[in-house]
Amino acid sequence: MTREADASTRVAAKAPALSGAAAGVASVVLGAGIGELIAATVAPSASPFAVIGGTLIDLAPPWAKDAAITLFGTADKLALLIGIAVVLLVLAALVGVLELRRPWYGVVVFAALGAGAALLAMLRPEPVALAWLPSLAAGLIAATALALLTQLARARTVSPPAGDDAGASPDAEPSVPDGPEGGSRMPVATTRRRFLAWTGAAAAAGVLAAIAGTALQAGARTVTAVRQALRLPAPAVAAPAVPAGAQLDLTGMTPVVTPNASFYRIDTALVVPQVDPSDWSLRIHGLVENEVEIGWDELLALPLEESWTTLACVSNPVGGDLIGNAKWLGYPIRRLLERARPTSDADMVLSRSIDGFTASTPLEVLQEEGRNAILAVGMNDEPLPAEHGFPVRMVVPGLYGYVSATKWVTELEVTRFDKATAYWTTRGWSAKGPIKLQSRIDLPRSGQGLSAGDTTIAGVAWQQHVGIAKVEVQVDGGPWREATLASAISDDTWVQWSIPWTAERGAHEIRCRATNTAGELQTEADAWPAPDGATGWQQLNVDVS
Ligand SMILES: Nc1nc2c(c(=O)[nH]1)N[C@H]1C(S)=C(S)[C@@H](COP(=O)(O)O)O[C@H]1N2
Ligand SMILES: [Mo]
Repeated sequence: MTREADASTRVAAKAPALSGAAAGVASVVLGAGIGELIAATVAPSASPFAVIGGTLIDLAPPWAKDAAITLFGTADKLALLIGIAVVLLVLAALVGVLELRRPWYGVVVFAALGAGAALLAMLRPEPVALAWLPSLAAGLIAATALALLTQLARARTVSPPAGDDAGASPDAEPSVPDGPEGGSRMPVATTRRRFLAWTGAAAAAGVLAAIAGTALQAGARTVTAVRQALRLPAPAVAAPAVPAGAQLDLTGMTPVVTPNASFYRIDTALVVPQVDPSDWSLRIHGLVENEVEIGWDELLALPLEESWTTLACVSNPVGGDLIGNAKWLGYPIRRLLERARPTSDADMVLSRSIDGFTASTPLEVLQEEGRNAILAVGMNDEPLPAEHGFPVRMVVPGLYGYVSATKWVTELEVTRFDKATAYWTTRGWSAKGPIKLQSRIDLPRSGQGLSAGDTTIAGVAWQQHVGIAKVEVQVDGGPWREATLASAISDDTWVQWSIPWTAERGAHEIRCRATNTAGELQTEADAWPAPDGATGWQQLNVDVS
């Protein structure tokens, strides 16, 4: 250690830890804010937060995903971002104190963190050319700011010149900070104010940059505009109309067709991929005799078909709401597979998204004549919303989303289950995921106050591609009574059910169970979502007053 550094270390030791912490936090806010702003303009998917969050999501053990969804539902991504921010700020405070005590140590830590995040950015799937830039810039800016701010903090602890600061009039000092350099000969109050002013300015600039970055999101703006201008072709085969009576006319009842805006969203993409249809193409390769590549215009020129399919997430707990029903517009995958001609040893299609997510779907399911397994471009008479896979996703009736419903899909690799493994399978979930028979009580709503008298118990039941034959309801352990099934749109969708109930004052326990068209009763055995879907009978407790 040089004599100068030694001296400054001794002096620094007198500075309060709080200024170090403040310097650390302000530096990181400045660096991260500018990093987000740079990302918004050059590489939205490479924002430092997106990179760290995306890496954490991919590294997270399977139980963590489950816990996150249980705790935060579809707000799990926001919760993760807040978590990262909190950890980062605590770390920043500690590093700031370190820098104050040991000059350059903290600076090196920040620079290294930035370089590390830049490296992670380049290791993400499909990194863009400048993926490394936002994180590296964030790290270097934070490091520089930390060096300057701690220098200021140290300066204020240097013994004041003759006399003390009592004589200095605070009002006489310039209110605009004049730079972090020098200052060691100024009165303590002055240097203190300069430190506070610069620290505050750094933090404020960081927050402004982050806000500007969010507002900018260049990539998102263009793709949103393209999507809004898009008119999908009319279907060659239209979906049947929703039968009269499919929707129960009861206040508060779940809509039988889920509006796009309230459709559940589950994916590993912290930043919604922005895919311009004119850049989109799908490649079918692997165990095929004829590799196929199809572009957006070519896909839209094909005879598109509409179909109703209820999508369900394997992570949906009994009674949960990670399920939705929509009218999809798309092209049958089996026709594209006919062009590609899979070889006889193939048994799986590994679909891949632009963001690296993969799903393993049995080849024979995709080839089935009677199954509407499609490459979807439309959802409820609109182009797919960005967060539901724009411009193209897969939809396969009867399979959980994680093994079939790849959004932003760009590749179908024809392969074998014993040769390739999909995203969630490497994290402990089953390679195959047929949807299990389930039923849910929607009315009365849990926690809703109910007054004694005649009311209706109602809900939904589903086992896509098998169909529901019967739903039964039990109150307070009494006899199972058969509910009335509403008309089903098809066996690929959920169906609503209802049963009258004369509610008496007091606490009650309602259960429901379904039977499918094959005559199988929904199992009572409780199972967790992992590894292949929850089972059990939902039990709803209501208080009648
Ligand atoms: N690219 C991509 N596609 C994906 C996923 C994902 O993480 N990434 N998640 C899957 C899962 S687990 C489900 S349940 C469905 C959910 O589709 P939705 O968000 O449109 O409801 O998308 C599937 N497709
Ligand atoms: Mo899912």
